[in-house]
Amino acid sequence: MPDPTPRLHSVRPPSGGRVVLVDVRDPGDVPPAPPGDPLPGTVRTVDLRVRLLDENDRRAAENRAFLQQRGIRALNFVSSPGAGKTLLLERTLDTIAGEVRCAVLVGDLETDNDARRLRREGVPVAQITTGGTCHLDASMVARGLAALPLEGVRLLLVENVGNLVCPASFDLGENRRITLLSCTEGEDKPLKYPPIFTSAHAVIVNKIDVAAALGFDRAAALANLRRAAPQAEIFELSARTGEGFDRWLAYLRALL
Ligand SMILES: Nc1nc2c(ncn2[C@@H]2O[C@H](COP(=O)(O)OP(=O)(O)OP(=O)(O)O)[C@@H](O)[C@H]2O)c(=O)[nH]1
Ligand SMILES: [Mg+2]
Repeated sequence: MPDPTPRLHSVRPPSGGRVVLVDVRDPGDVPPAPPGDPLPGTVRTVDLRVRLLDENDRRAAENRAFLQQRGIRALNFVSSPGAGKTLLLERTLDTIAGEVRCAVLVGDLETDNDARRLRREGVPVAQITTGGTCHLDASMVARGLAALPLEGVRLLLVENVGNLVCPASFDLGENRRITLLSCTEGEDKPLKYPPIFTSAHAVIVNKIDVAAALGFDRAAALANLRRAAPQAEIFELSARTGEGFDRWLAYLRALL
C-alpha cells in the first residue's frame, strides 16, 4: 500500500476543472552545484544511487500491489520532451474514457499545462510538479494516487517527465512501460539511449504524418528498434491525425 498519510507539501484544488496539483518539491532542496564544483567521489555516488533505487523498487512494489488490489491497470508513458505523450493521451482518452473509467497522473518540472490539456469529463487528473527532478519516482506516484478519487477506475495513464534517460531507472509500479520515439528525433535514438527502449513493453513511433517531410528513414528506425528493443511491440502512428490508432486502442483494450 502506498503511504496512507501522503507527505504533500501542497495539494491545490484545480483552477476550474478536475485537475489536482501535487507539488513534491522539497522546500529544503538545495540548488544544483554550480559548474566547476568538484564532483563527489565515484564510489560514494554509486552507493547512493543503488540505495535510492532499492528504496524506489520497494515503493514501486507497494504501488503495484495497491493498483492490483483495486483492479487498476497502469501504463507509464516515457519519451524525450515533445515526442507527443500528452497528445497521444488526449486522443487515447477521447475514445477509451468512454469505455472504461480512467485516471491520469502527469509529471513535469513546472506548470500544470499538460494536466489542463488532459482534463475530460469524468477523468480525474493529478499534475505532479517535480521542481528540479527529471523523472517521476514511485513515491511521487503514491502521493499522486492518494490525491485522486480512484473508485471504479480501471486504467491509470501516467505521463512521465519528458526525458529519455532518467525515467528508465525508476519503476513506478506500472504494468506496462510505453516508450515514444517521434520522427522529429531521428532514427538513431534507440541505439543512443538504450535503457528506455530495452525496458519498454511497447514502443510508439509517433508523428508519422510528418515522417516523409522530415526525411525520416522508417526502415532504419525499425531496424534500430528491433535491435534495442526486440521484446517490445511496435506501433507506428500519428497522435495528430489518428492514423494507426486502431491497433494501439486494440492493444489497450486487450490489457483491461
Ligand atoms: N505533426 C504531429 N505533431 C505532433 C504529433 N504528436 C504530437 N505533436 C506535436 O508535438 C508537440 C509536442 O507534443 P506534446 O504532446 O506536448 O509532447 P509531450 O511528449 O507531452 O511533451 P512534454 O510533456 O513536454 O515532454 C505539440 O506541438 C504537438 O501538437 C503527431 O503525431 N504529429
Ligand atoms: Mg506532455
